Amino acid sequence: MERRSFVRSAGLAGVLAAGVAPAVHAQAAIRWRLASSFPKSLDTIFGAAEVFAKKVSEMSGGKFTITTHAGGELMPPFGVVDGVQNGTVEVAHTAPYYFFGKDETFALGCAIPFGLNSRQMTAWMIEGNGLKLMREFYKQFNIVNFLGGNTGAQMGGWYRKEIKSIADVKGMKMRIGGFAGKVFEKLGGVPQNIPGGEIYQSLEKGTIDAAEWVGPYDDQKLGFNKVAPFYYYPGWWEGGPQLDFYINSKAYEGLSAENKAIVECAAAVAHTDMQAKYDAKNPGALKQLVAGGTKLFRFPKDVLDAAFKESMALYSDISGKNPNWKKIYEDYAAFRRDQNLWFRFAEAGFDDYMQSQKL
Ligand code: PYR
Repeated sequence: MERRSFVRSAGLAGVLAAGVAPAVHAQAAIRWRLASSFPKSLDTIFGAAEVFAKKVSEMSGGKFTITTHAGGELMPPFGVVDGVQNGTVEVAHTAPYYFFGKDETFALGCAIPFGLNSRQMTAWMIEGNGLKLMREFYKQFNIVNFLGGNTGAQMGGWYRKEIKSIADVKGMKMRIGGFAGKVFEKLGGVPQNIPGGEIYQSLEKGTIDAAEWVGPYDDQKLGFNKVAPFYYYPGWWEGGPQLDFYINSKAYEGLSAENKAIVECAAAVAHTDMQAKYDAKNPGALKQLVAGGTKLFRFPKDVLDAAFKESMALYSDISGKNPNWKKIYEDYAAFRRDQNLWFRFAEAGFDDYMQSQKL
């Protein structure tokens, strides 16, 4: 029997009777549970929780372990903020914009339509005021957050019929992630906030007309191409959505300085790893989808323009009503302005040129 499980199953009396000294670290062992909002089948997005848990265990020499649970296993996929807030689990891994119904400010820690891209979001969080401001906001939910991955700019979803103009969006019942539904509604659509693991069924049954999730690799795994032929881009509502690890503040404060550092480093590894997985896996999946008959289209300009206009109007409307949003959005918007000023020169200039070459 492996020594640690022997110590556990024999109990202290048994161990002493057998003349075996208990492991010195036995009392210091930390066992946490992580509730994810995502399905286990997605090694990208659910995988980030596994990378996080593995790194925590490795860096602590096995003294700090976290079990990872897919959406629905311990609690509903969208129940994870409540689960962390009331201490049912120590950690959640989720997309904060799902919780815009509690407060729209959650979306600023994840993605808002026409927001920051992946690089810019990480920069706002780490070098700008993003992490500081979001942590202040999350205090009221007993949450300490850590960056937990980014998908990069997403695709705009799967449709049964072509979108030729903004008129085609009217009355469309679409699964769209979290906060973006507020803009989709203003465009005349009917948004549905459905967890990732339940989208395929709704699309297949015809309960919804369209659905978006992330991008080629995940979308192919979830099978959307089998039930909707038209695949649009860009996902204007998710230029760089950030996932988060939410940690119950009491559990976090109970950690030693060393374990706090382990959590921070493990989250940083998981954050980088997720974007790398998406960037590496999406091209192959896109090729397979197109070869299999998926029809790829860019959203018409009038759709993007109408969505942009409605988004900006929505943000000033929320700013007039929600002081949490106003404070953080002002900082976010100033950062976005400077980022776009900078990215249009070297980054966009380089990308544009490279993507026009035949390599
Ligand atoms: C979504 O729920 O749409 C994500 O992109 C995670």
